[in-house]
Parts: sequence; C-alpha cells; structure tokens
Amino acid sequence: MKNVRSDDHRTHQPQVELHDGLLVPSFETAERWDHIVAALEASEHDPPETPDAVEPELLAAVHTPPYLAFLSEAFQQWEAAGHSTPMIPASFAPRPTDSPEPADIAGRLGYFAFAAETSITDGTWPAVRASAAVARTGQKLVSAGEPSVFALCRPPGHHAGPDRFGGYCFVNNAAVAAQGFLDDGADQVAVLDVDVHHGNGTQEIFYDRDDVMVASIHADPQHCFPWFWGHPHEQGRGVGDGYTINRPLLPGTRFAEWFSTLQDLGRTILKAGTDALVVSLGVDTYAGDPLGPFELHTPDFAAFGRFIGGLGLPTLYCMEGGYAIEAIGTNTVAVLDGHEDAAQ
Ligand code: OKP
Ligand code: ZN
Repeated sequence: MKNVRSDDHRTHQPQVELHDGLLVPSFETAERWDHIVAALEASEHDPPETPDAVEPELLAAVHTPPYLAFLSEAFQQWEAAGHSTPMIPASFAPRPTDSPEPADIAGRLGYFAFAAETSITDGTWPAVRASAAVARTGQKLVSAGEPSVFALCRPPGHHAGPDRFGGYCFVNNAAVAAQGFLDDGADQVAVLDVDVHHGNGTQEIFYDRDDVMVASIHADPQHCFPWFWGHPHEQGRGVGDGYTINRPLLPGTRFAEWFSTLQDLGRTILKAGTDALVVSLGVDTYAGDPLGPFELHTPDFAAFGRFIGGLGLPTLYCMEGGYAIEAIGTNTVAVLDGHEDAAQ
C-alpha cells in the first residue's frame, strides 16, 4: 500500500502535558512517527509519496476562518505578549457562547480550545498544515484510482472540531480527506473512526450533513476522554439525522466484542452507498496502550485490516492515536498488511 508522510511533523514538539494533576512528558511525540516509519520500512512498503500543500479553501471547508487565523498566528502573538513557553489553555469558553473572541492571546487560546493537555509551540502550525497535506495527498491518490493509501498524519486530527483544538488535534485530517473525496467527485463518504477515543471533532464537523457518514467505535465517554461526546443518542441533526453512529464499549473490551461491533458498522457503511472510506486509524485500542482501556493484540489489528480490505471500498487510512511506542509501528502495519491481503 502506498503511504504519504512528511518530515515537517517534527516542528511540533510538545514537551509536557497536564495528566492526572501533573505535568508529565507528552504522550504525543515525534518518536511515534519514527516507529511507524521503521515498521513500514521493515515490512517493505513502498517509499513514501511526499505531500502537496493543502489548499486553504479545503481547510476553510472544515474549520472556521477565525479558528484558522488563530492557529496560524497564535504563537507569534504569544511571543509578542512576552512569552516563550508552550501555550496551554487555562480557561475555556462555554459553548454555545455569545461572547466575542477575546483580543488577548490567553483569552483567544481558551476560546478555541476544549481541553488542556494539548500545547501549541513555535512549530505547531507548520506541522499541522503538513499533517493535513498528508491526508489530502493520500485522498487525491485514492480518488485517482489507488485502491488504498496510508496517510501517516502527525499531529492527529479527529478531536479537532470546526473551531476548537484539544486531544492533541488541531486540524481534522480525516475531515479534510472526507471533504476532499467529495470535492473530487464522490457523492457519499464514510469516516470510520476506530481510535479508542471518540472522534468528537469529526462528528461535530459533519453533524448536520448526509453526504459524510461518521461511525465511531470507542471507549464509553462515561469512563474515557473526550468525556462529553460519543454517546449512542448522538445521531446527527436535520438531514444528518442517522448519519452519525456511536458505538461506545466499556473499558476492558476485548477483540471479539470489538470486532462484532465493528463488523456491524462496516455493514451499515456499505448499505449507505459509500463511494469512499476514510479510516481514522488509532491503534490506542492496543492492550498495552497507556491512554486506552481496550484489550486488542497485534493479530487483532491484522484481522481488522482484513475486514476493511474485504469491504472493497476505496480507502484512505489517516493516522490518529497510539501511545504504546514499542508497538505502534507493528500494530499500524498489521492493519495495512491485513487490508492488502484481503483486497488481493
Ligand atoms: C488523543 B487521541 C487520561 C486523559 C486523556 C488525552 C487523550 C487524548 C487522546 N487521564 N488525555 O484520540 O488518541
Ligand atoms: Zn485516541
């Protein structure tokens, strides 16, 4: 399977994050990307395709202009205000809000955030743009006839909503790809989010629409980040009613139950007349993951990939989470190789 990646992710270097009342070393690191690349190379995947820049119009189709303006200028305004530390929000705007966007950078930071584990540093914006470009380039390859492509996005994207960052996510790469599929001729797209955390950002972006189905299997938000989204009653709105599907499962869930739920989502996606599939591929469902309470093992990832490959849909995989550094590469490549086995 072809893969797309960019070294430009490296300029996003979060140092610490707020975790269980302490500032601890960031879980979302550049080393995650290195381990995935090492596994791709060990498994003799094709050399990478390098991304083309993502069009500003496409970013603006999934995020609001004030939010994109904020992301693009946040660190400079922070430095101009006399800071050199990473930016971590400390107050949050209630939503919906009638409040105008604050002028001060500390206020803007909280206005566009929903969680405090995620920091913005000097090189965050170029890395975020590169991550979206990786997704868009992968999508264009699939739209041009490539049966399946892996977009090695970093930072991840599925928590980023129209105008909010958090959960290590800034621009929603999977949403960029889904919108890209539509722009390039697809009528019906599905995003299947298998990261252990609910993809609240993707859900919010497409909540009112019937051209992108968003289906997510994740740890129950009663027990797991992002806490306030991902319940079964969240089903979409207006013409989008029925096009958001949430299947939360309890902490401790093992492969058998996870997989039967996943197969159910796969059938629903096929029935919707899907032309192109985006998989938000988090491998933090792994039993050894420090941030995920599910109990999947490496062979399970291969079985998952075979199932997706068997759906026979043009498929773009966008990398999301996975924090068990020693296993992230093996598990990710197990999905991709499983897909190719089944698709042949
Ligand atoms: C991002 B992605 C646990 C707090 C969880 C944030 C997790 C972000 C996950 N005490 N912190 O979906 O992999
Ligand atoms: Zn996750």
